[in-house]
Amino acid sequence: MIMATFITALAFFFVWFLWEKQHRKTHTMAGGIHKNITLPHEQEFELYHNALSQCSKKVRICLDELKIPYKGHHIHLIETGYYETLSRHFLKVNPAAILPVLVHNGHPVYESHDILAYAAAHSSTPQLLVPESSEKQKEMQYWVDKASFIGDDAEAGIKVSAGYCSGFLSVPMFAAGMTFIPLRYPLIGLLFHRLKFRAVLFSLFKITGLKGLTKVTPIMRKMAAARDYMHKHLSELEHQLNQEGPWIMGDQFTLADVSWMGVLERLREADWEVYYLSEQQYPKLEQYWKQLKGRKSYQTAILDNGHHSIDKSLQLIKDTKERNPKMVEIFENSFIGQNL
Ligand SMILES: N[C@@H](CCC(=O)N[C@@H](CS)C(=O)NCC(=O)O)C(=O)O
Repeated sequence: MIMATFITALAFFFVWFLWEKQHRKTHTMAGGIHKNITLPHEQEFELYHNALSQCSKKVRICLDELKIPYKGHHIHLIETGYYETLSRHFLKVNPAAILPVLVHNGHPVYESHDILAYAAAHSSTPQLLVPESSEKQKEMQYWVDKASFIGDDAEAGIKVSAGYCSGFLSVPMFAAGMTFIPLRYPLIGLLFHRLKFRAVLFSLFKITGLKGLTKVTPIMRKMAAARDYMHKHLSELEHQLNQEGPWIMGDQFTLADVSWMGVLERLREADWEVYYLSEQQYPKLEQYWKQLKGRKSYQTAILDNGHHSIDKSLQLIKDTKERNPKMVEIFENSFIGQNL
């Protein structure tokens, strides 16, 4: 009897899984506008985004700086609740199952760095965030790319971009955040996520929690590599701010600063602010971070779009570190000298 019930349940699960898989097809999408897709929309600009997502933050900052009004659709990531990105309704918006997506007159624009360029080009005041000369634009793009996460593979680019490093430096925040998420939610990722590595990581974080994380050496190694490469990127930024300043491109606040605001905010949220953004280490950067936090767009795009999971995770990291000083030692000093 028990066996028969078990086999029936398994059969139901299998049929459900095949049915859902059929209706939740995922695949990569190229960056930029897709004019061949038209989505239901009410306003000229609409944004599918998430409170915690670094790439979404960048785009919100950009739209606010450009003064582009938009209708927002908040979509959950596993970090803020559940995989709404894998839901049927969101997969119609982006079959790649990732955020953010800007929708312009019904057509989706993918990849946050492409969205920034697209939004600036289609605003009535592009000169607000883009320098006039093509030489300066090229230089700005270098700094945008240095803060970007191009493609899906976080590991691929830690040597070239701070945007990839911040992904691995977010590990403590992700592990802390999973404490508040029921186990069945990350498991959905194992079934339907296009990027299995990410789904496996979040399921693992659910099991290890923040404290158990330090025992997972391969993850600690990746985080340590990202930590050390981040120093290289920040040193380069410090040098640039010293030469130019007060903004990356000198007097003009540009898309480069928009992109870096997202990276530095992630360092704050994942409790790396004291470690990286203190005056002793990088005096110009510390000053720069203060200026960024003083901008109106920091208030509107980041603070006004907060989510309780961000504050709860940060508090948990701080409390856990206070009770376990060894954890700070491991996060900040493990595998030193092995990474660069
Ligand atoms: N290269 C993409 C990366 C987008 C991306 O990975 N977004 C994350 C949030 S920052 C996401 O949607 N993750 C969902 C998931 O992996 O389940 C971009 O710049 O837009």
